[in-house]
Amino acid sequence: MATKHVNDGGTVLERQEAKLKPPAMYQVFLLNDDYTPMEFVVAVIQQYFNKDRETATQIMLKVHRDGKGMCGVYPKDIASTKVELVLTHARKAGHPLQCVMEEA
Ligand code: TYC
Repeated sequence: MATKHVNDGGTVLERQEAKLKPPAMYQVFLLNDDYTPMEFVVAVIQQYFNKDRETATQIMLKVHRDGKGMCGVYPKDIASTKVELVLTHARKAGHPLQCVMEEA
């Protein structure tokens, strides 16, 4: 709600109060498949999700074992851009790697 305040000089000021919700956040996941090389997945996680090599390797192995693993949490437009960039990179390299987002 915007409430109006009048200051000493008679100027009307509007103040925005406690109305703006924080943006919805989205988790970005990689999904397992039988064909994408492990090394390619590790490089993707490092490049697109800003993880060091050790963290990227742990995430890749979790995806490999459990079928799915979380790479990061971002506002909607950033999550969506990451999904598209990863899919484009994987397809150009000829790999079936899948990347999806879910509201956190
Ligand atoms: N399962 C793949 C293999 O054995 C490796 C892999 C890991 C693929 C994670 C996709 O998101 C993935 N080569």
